[in-house]
Amino acid sequence: MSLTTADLARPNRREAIVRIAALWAGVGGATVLGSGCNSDGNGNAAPAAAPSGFTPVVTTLTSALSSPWGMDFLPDGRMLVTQKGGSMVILSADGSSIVGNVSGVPAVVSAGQGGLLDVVLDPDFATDPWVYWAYAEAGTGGSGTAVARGRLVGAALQDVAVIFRQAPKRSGSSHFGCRLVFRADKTLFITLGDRQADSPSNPTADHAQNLARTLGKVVRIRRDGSIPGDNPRFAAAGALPGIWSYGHRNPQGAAIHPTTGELWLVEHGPQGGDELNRVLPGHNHGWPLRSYGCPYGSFPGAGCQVAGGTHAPDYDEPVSYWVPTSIAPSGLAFYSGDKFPEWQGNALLGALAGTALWRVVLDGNAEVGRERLLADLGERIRCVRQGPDGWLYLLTDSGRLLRLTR
Ligand SMILES: [Ca+2]
Repeated sequence: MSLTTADLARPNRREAIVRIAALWAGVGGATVLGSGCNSDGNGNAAPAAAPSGFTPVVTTLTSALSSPWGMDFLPDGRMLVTQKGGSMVILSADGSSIVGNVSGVPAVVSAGQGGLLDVVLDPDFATDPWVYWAYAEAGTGGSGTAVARGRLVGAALQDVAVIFRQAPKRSGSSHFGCRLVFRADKTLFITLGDRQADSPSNPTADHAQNLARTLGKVVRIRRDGSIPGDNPRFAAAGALPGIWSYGHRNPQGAAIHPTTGELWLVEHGPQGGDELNRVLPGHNHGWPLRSYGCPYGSFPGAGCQVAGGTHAPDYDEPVSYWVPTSIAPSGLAFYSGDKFPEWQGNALLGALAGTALWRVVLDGNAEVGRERLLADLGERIRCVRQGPDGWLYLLTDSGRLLRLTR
């Protein structure tokens, strides 16, 4: 193929290339095609980004964690880290050791993808030390994502209260989401998975498309759990007032864009079709009625994409997506520090199955290229945060806290 970067950046042209590439992959019996448009080695739809021009230095600060999931930075530089099994710990400011085991965390259902998930400090933590965390909670019907908060006094959570519960709870241990992100107005975004209620083999509007339940949604609440009056309003009967956006599958990374203030997230596709999304109030992201991914076990190729893959004009197109092989994205940060000027404004997301850190270069809200980093580590990267010092901090499923410097 003779293609220019401009060709590759055009969605229609790009999609055609993906389809051709997928067909070739099928004919050749390979699962991944490495051609001009797939220089990242994952059969991806995006053009390669200009190389960073440097190789970040990776330092393991500790490997003593157990399935760490989320983290935030305390005002004194220490770090608050959740572990999927149900514990929350405080790390020393240099990240080298666990200096506190936090008490007062309610019981979590730790199974499969469920457990203790994200954690975030209140925007006013310095004056009133509220901490918010997401977890899988047991209840009638099985389990579901919940969000609680408590005041962190020493290493104890006090005044603990549940401020949100996903509904309905379901059996199974997949697709809980869940990231917590504060908006500039101090309202809280909660990214919620579909609890695998939706199937790409039999797409219905019963769950992630159903506004009367909070499966496959982003919800926005106030810090006390009440619903902001300026959330989007939906005409559908029974629509819940907390919903911000819908048609999501399993969003496990989220961040606020540093210049627009808008919410972005990453979500898992089924077999392929992982997405980076810009999330606007009231918008529908298509799952499970559209996906660039395929039902599990499908023969690789564009022919198996759910309803042809293309989201527009009925649903919001992802900013970027990964086909035909899932990278399993988790964790998202926009780089806004002064330590990596080459990455200014880039979206950085972790990959679990894809064992890498992905850098997505944007022009406004559009992708212009992407690069796979840290592939040689072989780590499932769960959480991506920019530290107050401007360096990047990553949590891995193997129990490590990594710092990227240069
Ligand atoms: Ca979508």
